[in-house]
Amino acid sequence: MKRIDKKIVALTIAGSDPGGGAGIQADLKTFAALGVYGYSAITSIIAQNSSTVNRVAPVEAAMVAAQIETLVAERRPDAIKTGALGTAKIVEAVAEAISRLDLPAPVVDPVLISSAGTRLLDPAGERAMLRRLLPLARIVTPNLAEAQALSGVDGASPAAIRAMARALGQAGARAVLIKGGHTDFEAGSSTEARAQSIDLLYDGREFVELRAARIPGGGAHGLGCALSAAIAAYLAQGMDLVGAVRRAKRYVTAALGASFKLGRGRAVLDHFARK
Ligand code: PXL
Repeated sequence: MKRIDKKIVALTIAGSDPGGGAGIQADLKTFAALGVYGYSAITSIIAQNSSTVNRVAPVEAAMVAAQIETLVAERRPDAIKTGALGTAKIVEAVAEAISRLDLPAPVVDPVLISSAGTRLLDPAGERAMLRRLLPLARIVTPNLAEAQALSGVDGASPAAIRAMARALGQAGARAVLIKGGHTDFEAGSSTEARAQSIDLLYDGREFVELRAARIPGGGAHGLGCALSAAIAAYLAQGMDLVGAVRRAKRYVTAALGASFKLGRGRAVLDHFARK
């Protein structure tokens, strides 16, 4: 087990998954696995397990801001990630707190809909994310459906995905990572393309394709949470963005390779698989 570096702190601002697979709980496990101390501000309490979301209760926006302020009064985090934010008011409170307290540019995981199909951010929240949070983001990490929804660009061809990345860059994100794990392949795509999970990273100038062997089994609950938390952990350690994204992808690939089922739902990650 990696010892925690007491000098490095990452903050997650996200929803609670009492099942431990996604959200705050997944983020804290990821931070711990990578040796970073974790701060957490909870945005919504979600009654869910790996297959079902039963009930969502957003926390009052002022209470989200108060959690962030209270933590920052003690220690400024070295990196931040945001996950499920719930409502437009919470998105605005988080963006306002990050600006006012002059906090590090966040890794924004624009969680819109849970894998179980429940909305984790309302439509007004989507607009607030585009207007208020993306302009602050160090990087935004949508899956294909989130990239389509936020950019307004349809399709799933390589050209369409690049257009989505450019649009999110124009919305203000300094970098964009569009995750390939959910890709529905078009008829005729090569076996080689299907055998890989290809993420597209755009830094406002260049595109970098990040390839990993696709792990069969339909992914896992909380994969995106672990990826964005790992990017934040590596940024907290001082790594450059492309290095942080590459290392984070390696981390989640190992966690997914060791994933397992708790019940009838989706697999959960072994956040501590790596060493
Ligand atoms: O993986 C997206 C996600 C993020 N945050 C929370 C979640 C989920 C998916 O279920 O529950 C709290």
